[in-house]
Amino acid sequence: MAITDFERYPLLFGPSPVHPMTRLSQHLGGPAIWAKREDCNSGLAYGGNKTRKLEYIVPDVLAKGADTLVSIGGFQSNHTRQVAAVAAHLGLKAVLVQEKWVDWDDPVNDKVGNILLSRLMGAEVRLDPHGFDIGIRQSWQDALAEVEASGGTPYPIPAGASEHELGGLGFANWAYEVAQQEAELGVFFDTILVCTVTGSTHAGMIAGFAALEEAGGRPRRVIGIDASATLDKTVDQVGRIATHTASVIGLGRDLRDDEIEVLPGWAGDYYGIPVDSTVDAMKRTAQLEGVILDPVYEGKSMAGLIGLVENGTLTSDNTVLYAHLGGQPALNAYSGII
Ligand code: 5PA
Repeated sequence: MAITDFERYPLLFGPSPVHPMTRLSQHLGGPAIWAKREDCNSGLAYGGNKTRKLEYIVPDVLAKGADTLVSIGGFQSNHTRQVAAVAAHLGLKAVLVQEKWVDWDDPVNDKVGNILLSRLMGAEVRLDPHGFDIGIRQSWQDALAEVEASGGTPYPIPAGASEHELGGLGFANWAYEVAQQEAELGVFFDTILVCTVTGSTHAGMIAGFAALEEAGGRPRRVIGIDASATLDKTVDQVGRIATHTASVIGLGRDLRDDEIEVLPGWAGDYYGIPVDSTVDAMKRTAQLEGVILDPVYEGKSMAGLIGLVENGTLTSDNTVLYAHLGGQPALNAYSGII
């Protein structure tokens, strides 16, 4: 099978925009930096990377005749907000387990931003005291069982839609979309930089770019910047999902170890807690480009990009594509950092 053999239910506007970040590139004085904007990829509740992943999952939801999407994330999960939007769009119900993934004492943390939007879209939001973990959770399995016991037909979507057999496809296809846009723009991105937590965004890219290279494309480096602060689990999950996705899109070879690159150093000590480099990256990107990043994910991956330019890893020989995966609604729960 190839990526084009999988059914895709349209949720995006079309290919997400790609544009140069000229002032940021000049300021850093290294590579030419461009951005591809998943933060404005859809008209459904501000979109984001999960909306793209869900395009490949919705056909299975419809085929199984489910009436309730059941998913999980932190209080300020972008993923669950996108699940709520897709449920509303399809006329389905959504049950969202929202765990206390971040020990952040902003008093409106469980009221504004993403969680407010999910409630507005009619999702049933269940607050849960458990802390951060990207794995399969009992609270989520309990919610699935409850929907079933009350006569509903639940459809399970794990954290970040990552541990789902179709979870890597959205970003495998993203690689093909990039290649198409490169041809149109007359540019080649030798380095892709992406934020990694539950893993299927980065893993899908690894599989997709490997397949493109196998078909004769130029090699490139896909760098994941860890924002989980539980690096071993994230590396393991990225490797597993990349291997699975590569096999279902017909890569026809094993992935090499050097294709799975998740860099630590910018997550801080805890998932969801911004550190100095996060806030610095958010301010520089906002003030030089008018581009808004959040403190949980994209602020950390941009800090990684800046760090890799400043330490000489990325130079004027490189052309870098920064994947902007969304996440801005969470900013409302972090007003104290600015
Ligand atoms: C998220 C994830 P992956 O989980 O696919 O690695 O993506 C990381 C990521 N950027 C990057 C943004 C804006 C994200 O929202 N968010 C999760 C959520 O619950 O929102 C899955 C953790």
